[in-house]
Amino acid sequence: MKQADIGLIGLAVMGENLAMNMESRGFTVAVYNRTAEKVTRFVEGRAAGKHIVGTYSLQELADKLARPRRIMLMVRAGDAVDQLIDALLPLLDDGDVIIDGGNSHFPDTIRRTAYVEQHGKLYIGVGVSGGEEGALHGPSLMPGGSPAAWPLVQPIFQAICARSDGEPCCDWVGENGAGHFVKMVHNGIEYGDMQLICEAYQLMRDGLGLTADELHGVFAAWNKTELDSYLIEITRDILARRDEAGAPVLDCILDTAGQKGTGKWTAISALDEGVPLTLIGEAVFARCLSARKEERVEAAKRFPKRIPPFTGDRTAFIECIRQALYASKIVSYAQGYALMRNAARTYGWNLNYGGIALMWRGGCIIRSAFLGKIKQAYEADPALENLLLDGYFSGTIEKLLPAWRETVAWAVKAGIPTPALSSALNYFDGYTTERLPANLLQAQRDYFGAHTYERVDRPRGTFFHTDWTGHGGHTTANPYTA
Ligand code: NBP
Repeated sequence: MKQADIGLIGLAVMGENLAMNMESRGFTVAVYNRTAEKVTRFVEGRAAGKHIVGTYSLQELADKLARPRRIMLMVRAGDAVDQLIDALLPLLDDGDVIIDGGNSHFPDTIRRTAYVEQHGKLYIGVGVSGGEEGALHGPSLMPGGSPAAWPLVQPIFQAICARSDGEPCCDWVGENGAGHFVKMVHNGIEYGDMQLICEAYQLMRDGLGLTADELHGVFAAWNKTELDSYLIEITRDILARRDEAGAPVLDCILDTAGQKGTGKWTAISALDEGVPLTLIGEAVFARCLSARKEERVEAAKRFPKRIPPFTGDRTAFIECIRQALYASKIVSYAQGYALMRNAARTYGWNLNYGGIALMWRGGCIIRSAFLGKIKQAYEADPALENLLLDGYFSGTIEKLLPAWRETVAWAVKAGIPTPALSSALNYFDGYTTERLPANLLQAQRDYFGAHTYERVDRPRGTFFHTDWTGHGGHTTANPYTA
């Protein structure tokens, strides 16, 4: 057999499926896994008769690859990636490429790119989205790292990825950690989208008393509107699923959410950048609150809920909830894109925002028709500061606003939690308020810590202090923002 086009390390669900996908596109793949039996099981099982070569040491893997070598790691993020890089470097030639396809944290990818480049090799950190189905049939791929590596992996990545309107859902994102950063924001947005759907579900279930069958019908109808997306589609299907006894499976699932950390990383990154990412932050905290089941059960006994029976027009109110969801989703993406813009400045990445929307348009968990509108907005104005200022989105929000306010106000009165829907509305109201109460906040800071303030009637950047107590003097703190 000819030398393999690419090596793949890590034969769990993602690695196996990516190897099968690459082979189906005409590439020969050499595979390696720490636990050797998994290599044998794979090459003698699913991969039997395919152009997939099993190897049992990293040296054997390196020997089986065409030059320059391309080796992709699909292993657990963290120490395993560093260990494999150190084990591979002595076996490789200058110009060979190590690719990390796991969910690595972007600061690790920044560090590893520099480290591998110091050793004369090239590095790529690629975000892979779409779960096991995506890996097998066409994921969304977000590669970043050493720019010289991109032409070496482009033919393989753009052959195996998903496509949207004929375009590959994979393009070069930027240097060092840019690909993994964009994948992290994708996951944060995924948290937000899921939380919004969950809040709409709870409003209709607990507020309007809809059954699983009725909810199935609502989500089926919503999927034919601007909300058309993979997550609405699977929600529709989940609501239709019955167990052996004929009961909705969803009603038997415990209401405690898990998380693997990418939403938390996104929120931390937003705090580091000073970017309000309120909706995703609330989505992460909503999962944390859900996990405190026993505490909630006790608190619910102490503060029993009395949700008033809904007496209005149910059909009209379901439409209000849909519009509130759509408006909040626009805010969530506006916040996520604002985070990417700021991080791009911090890390020196030249991100193509329309291209990112295209990469997310197919293959990944947040794929939706809506991303086409975001692509158009950034194509029309690549320097757009906030998605809410785009003509299409500002016009849309204006139309959605009355229903959004009505939904949140009703939820607040009924005592049904809507952290994402309401925080999105609060962000919108804050973002569109010319005069916020931060004048008082600055006065308070100046009162207790001589932190100074700027004045409305003086040029920006000139700082003033008032001796509020009469015995504070004129010495001030330095006016910096952390
Ligand atoms: P896992 O995240 O469960 O990783 C299992 C693989 O890592 C196995 O091949 C295992 O080898 C290998 N491994 C470990 Br654990 N420690 C190792 C070490 N020290 N040295 C070498 N190999 C080691 O599998 P996965 O779900 O397929 O995910 C792979 C990567 O893709 C992860 O980073 C994950 O976050 C990311 N990802 C997953 C999904 C998804 O939907 N599952 C989606 C997108 C991205 P062994 O067989 O010897 O234990």
